[in-house]
Amino acid sequence: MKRRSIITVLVAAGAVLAAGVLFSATADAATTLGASAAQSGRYFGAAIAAGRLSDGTYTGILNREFNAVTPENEMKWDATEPSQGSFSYGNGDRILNQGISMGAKVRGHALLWHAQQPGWAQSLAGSALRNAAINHVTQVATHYKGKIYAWDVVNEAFADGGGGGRRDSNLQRTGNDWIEAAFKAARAADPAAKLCYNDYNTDGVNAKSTGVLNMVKDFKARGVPIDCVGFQSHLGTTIPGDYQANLQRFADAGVDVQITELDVAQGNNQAGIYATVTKACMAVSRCTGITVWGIRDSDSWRTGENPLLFDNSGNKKAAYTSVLNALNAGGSTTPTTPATTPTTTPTTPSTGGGCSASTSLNSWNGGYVATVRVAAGSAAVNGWTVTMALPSGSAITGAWSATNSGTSGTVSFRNVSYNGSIAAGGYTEFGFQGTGAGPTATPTCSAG
Ligand code: G2I
Repeated sequence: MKRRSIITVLVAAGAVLAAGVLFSATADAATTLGASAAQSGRYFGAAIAAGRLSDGTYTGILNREFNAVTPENEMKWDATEPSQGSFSYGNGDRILNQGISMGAKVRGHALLWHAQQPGWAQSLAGSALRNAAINHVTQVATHYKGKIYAWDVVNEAFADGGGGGRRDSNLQRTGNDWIEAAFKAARAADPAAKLCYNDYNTDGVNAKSTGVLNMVKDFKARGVPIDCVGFQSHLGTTIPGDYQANLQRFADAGVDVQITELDVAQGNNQAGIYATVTKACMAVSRCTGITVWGIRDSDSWRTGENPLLFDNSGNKKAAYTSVLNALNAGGSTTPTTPATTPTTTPTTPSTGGGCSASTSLNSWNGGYVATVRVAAGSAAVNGWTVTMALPSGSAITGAWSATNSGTSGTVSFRNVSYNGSIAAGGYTEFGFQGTGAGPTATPTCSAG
């Protein structure tokens, strides 16, 4: 070993001893993206397409550089369930097997999304869509059980613009609890996979990312399973100045963070922006890895923007070198988290405590979706019934997370098996869809 190397290694060892969590570069810097990321316990991945796996230049770079893969389109709803109840895993399995052959992590993308739905799902609504969506999550996560590092369970469910609220979609119209229903179903199907929420335009501190953060905090407070948030990072010629601070505030809320779809417009500072993203992830201990959304510029969905790390011929670009250097410069090491195990909610003994209910309404001309929150008072509730009067002409066409008695006039809803027990001060939600005008009268709740 050369003298300079010995000194560097000693300095690195000292840093590790001093801080316990630091990884420092040695003279033997790794020479590929995956190997250099692995030095700090991270992965460096690429979105790949089944249709390109026969291209030798493509697979040469893939096998050499990356230690994680994401299917660009092959595990989406339209690809995996082209007709209802009939599943098609050929191309998804090709991506999975490519990942396994590389010893790479496989990120699953994406179980539910408003886009790339099969036609049959696009034409469903209400409880038929909700049931189909949850069945889809269950079937696909079960097919890939034990093989997926992290699933994008829900993709792009928040709206752009200043409100920080949800995007309107057929899934959103089944009730605000569709996201948590999806996460619960995914956890039940594959307890070992990390479950992520994934979105774009959430790469700095803004109304949209704050909306997502609030959802994460709410899920954590109520025990809804969520392990990670994906930041797509489809960037132009600038990057938010609070990029790292934004990752950190999610990490502080108790989730891993991942850069999931990175690409950066060619512009004057492409290499600099790639370096900034990489350094930010390296500085946040719960940032577990980075995925670029394609390999060569010619593989990118952003035609003409040349946003990736390899040119059309497969040569390394300046951006490649800046990423590699940032990975080799080190940073905080990612904590090795044990495999996730499902948490079982203890059954709460009946104490005779009271409950209350409130309704939020998403209505349009001729129909509505109602989401009803059932809250326990100062004592736990074991079983509940909510009763409400519907306006004249209103009729229920479907309900979820509750069983309804009656469809018009005065109707009541009884808890189902998994949501009868509510801890003191806690709440659960159910929903229903109907035709006509939605309920405006305050519902009553009785416990027991
Ligand atoms: O739009 C960029 C990404 C935004 N975040 C979620 C990602 O899943 C999304 O990926 C892109 C794929 O890179 C594209 O390849 O999603 C697009 C669809 O929304 C994908 O485009 C589709 C084309 O629209 C289809 O015409 C084509 O058949 O790719 C399909 C397969 O090549």
